[in-house]
Amino acid sequence: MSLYTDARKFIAGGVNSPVRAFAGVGGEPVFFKSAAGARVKSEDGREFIDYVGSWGPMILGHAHPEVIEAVVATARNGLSFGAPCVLETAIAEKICSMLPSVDKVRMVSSGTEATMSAIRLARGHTGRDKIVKFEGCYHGHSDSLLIKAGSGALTLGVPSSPGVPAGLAEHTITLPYNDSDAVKAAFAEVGDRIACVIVEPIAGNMNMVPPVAGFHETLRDECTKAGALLIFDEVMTGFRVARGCAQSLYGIAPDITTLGKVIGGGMPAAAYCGRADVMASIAPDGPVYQAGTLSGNPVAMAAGLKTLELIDNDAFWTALTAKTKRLVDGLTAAAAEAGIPVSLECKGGMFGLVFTDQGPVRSYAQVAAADAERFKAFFHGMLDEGVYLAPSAFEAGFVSAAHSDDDLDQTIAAAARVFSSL
Ligand code: KE4
Repeated sequence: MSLYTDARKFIAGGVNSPVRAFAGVGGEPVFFKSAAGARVKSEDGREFIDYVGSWGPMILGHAHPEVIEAVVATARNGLSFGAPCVLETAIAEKICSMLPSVDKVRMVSSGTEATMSAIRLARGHTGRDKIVKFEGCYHGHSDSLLIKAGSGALTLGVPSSPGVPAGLAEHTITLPYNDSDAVKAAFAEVGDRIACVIVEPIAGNMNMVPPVAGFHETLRDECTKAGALLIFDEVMTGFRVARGCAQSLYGIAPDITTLGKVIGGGMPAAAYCGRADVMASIAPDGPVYQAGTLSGNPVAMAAGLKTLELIDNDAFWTALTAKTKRLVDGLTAAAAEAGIPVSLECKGGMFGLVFTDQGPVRSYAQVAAADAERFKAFFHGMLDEGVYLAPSAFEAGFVSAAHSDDDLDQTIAAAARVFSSL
């Protein structure tokens, strides 16, 4: 009896989040027992160099001593109050200090909650119903956003989920990522009915797809002209690709930013944040309602605040960026040596690898046309070599501060062996 068979007896699908089920690569999922630094240990005694990092949060590496200490010390004072505590003020102040576009923050418990609330805020603030998203981008599983979505929805082949009422889905306009002409055409047609555009500033849920020059400027200009709000969904890219998030890389000031993953340091915490006048529309100051029993949970705040404190310096980002580039340069050379066509991207602590000879990858169509079977073989080859990658061709990879040059070089050597076996 496998652990997965056991799990399936009591858990829907055997997992508490679909992308963990290995449906995108085949085989049974690895059950993790513990993790420290750049490595994870499985229940069956194996050890892996980890490039998922809990899908992004573990930017310092697993079980960082100072983060663990902050969690333990805070937990000893009580796990949850349902009343304000100064740790909530402290992390909100920290986020405002790191993001010039952010005046006010509202903490929630997941990225889904953050984007769902941001959409409601945009609709309530503008009095408009339509939203614009991009094919292959994933913003969590709220109804208006599960349309042509990426990540697990794409992995399972159901980018537009059943259960979303047609009357709601009709308000979601889905456009091709990086297609500025399509954006301009949509605004020309219904711009005065668009509440917001929500976009991953670097797409990380259809593998990793950076923006083309001018794309974000078009989004910013069209939203400003039409009185729509620009939402940068930085749940993944936030404090992952740069000290000032992706928005600092492109010089764009979104009206609302959604955050998650890193700001929780591995604990359930996320946020939507932005311009003071927009955030003033949220209850209790304004009429747009949103609430949460565990929003701003002190233990989660302690983990997130300590994480942000430890990464809020240029030396951290110089070192992390160099690690990721070392990995990507090594993988590029190894694939070339083996004659395997791949397209790789990296920014800060995030990277992508697509099996295609049509790189650089700048569209969902290119990702969809990539060699999925070769990815599956690569995934399992690397797993056998002791390297844990995201179990889906539609996910990005993550490097932590804990990945040593030796870890990276071991990974590159393993990839060289696996590429030559493909
Ligand atoms: P959560 O609800 O999973 O905390 O966040 C949703 C979300 C929102 N926006 C972006 C850009 C995201 O990447 C995510 C979640 N990312 C996936 C991995 N690609 C989470 C992993 C999972 O679904 O188990």
